[in-house]
Amino acid sequence: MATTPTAPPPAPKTNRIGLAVLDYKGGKTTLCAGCGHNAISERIIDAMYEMGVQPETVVKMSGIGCSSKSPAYFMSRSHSFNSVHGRMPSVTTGAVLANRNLLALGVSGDGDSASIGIGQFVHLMRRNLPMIYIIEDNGVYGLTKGQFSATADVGSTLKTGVINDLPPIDTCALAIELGATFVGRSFSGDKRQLHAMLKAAIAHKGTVMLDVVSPCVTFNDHEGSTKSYKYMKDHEEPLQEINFVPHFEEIDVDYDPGTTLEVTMHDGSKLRLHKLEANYDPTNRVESIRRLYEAHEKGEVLTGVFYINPEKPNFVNLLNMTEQPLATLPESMIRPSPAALEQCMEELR
Ligand SMILES: Cc1ncc(C[n+]2csc(CCOP(=O)(O)OP(=O)(O)O)c2C)c(N)n1
Ligand code: SF4
Ligand SMILES: [Mg+2]
Repeated sequence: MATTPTAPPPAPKTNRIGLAVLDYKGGKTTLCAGCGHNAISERIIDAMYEMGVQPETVVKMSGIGCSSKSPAYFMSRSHSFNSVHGRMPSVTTGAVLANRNLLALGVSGDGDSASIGIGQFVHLMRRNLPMIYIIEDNGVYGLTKGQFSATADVGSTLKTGVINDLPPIDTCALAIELGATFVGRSFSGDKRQLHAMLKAAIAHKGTVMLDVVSPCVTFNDHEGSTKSYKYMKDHEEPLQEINFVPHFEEIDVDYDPGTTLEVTMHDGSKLRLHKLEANYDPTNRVESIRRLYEAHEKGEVLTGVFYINPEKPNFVNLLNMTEQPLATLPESMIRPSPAALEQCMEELR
């Protein structure tokens, strides 16, 4: 019997470098179903795809924790280094200084960054190393069964009823104070906001620090937790509506000029912050910290881009690194000649 010819399946949609979204996928997640970290991985995939980032130019860095496992679940074609608990910042600094052409994306947890890794976090932020630093913030050590972390709010409870008496570290306020040049907070359940922030993060060429509240459904999603889906839905206060127009797209969005602030990113992309409130200026560092403190006092979780400064030189520029990455310089250029060494010794004598 003759069979009816079937039409070939439609070719997958591709981005401006000819890749399909599948090219940005990773391995199958082993995290709990419903974990906020999985939603963040999905947003990273979408943002990298839409920005047309070549996966092989990305280096995914992490420490230890459920959050730090998540780079295995996106962008399998990229480089990846799962380092030691709290040590992702120094390993990333090494990688970026060795190859300045890499786009470094660090994924950490609130425990990894605000507890064991706080010293490394602090020095990374001061340096304005070009990288995207994401804290997947659930207020607990998910991987080791849900102990409070240093971002847990005073008065929040564990499932067992234990109450947290210690004040939280606000990683955004800290990052702004120390020198990071793109600082924001989002929520893993806020698809639109997180997506726009990640795309702008890719265009920025300094330290981007994004604290993303990411509920741990297994240990911290109950009544009494301030990092649960319900708490975030009830207390999230977005500062702006965020719209991002990459440099390769035509500008076709129009906001009322009186209520919009446009920031030009390093590559010419435009970050448009449509103010929900009058007078919020994300280039004003002092005001951004004041707003974060004020939100804490009101029990609100402020989200959005708090601070941005595309002008400040980053660590690679500060060190005056060669245009060609150290990793690809020939030995003849990185090894001083015997004559140069001799001259150096002579000067020290
Ligand atoms: C040096 C060291 N100390 C302690 C641990 C145990 N440990 C593993 S993950 C973790 C906390 C992870 O919490 P967080 O970074 O918030 O990630 P989450 O699992 O919540 O995503 C701890 C304490 C370790 N692996 N190494
Ligand atoms: S334990 Fe919590 S943080 Fe870890 S995978 Fe499960 S839900 Fe996510
Ligand atoms: Mg955590």
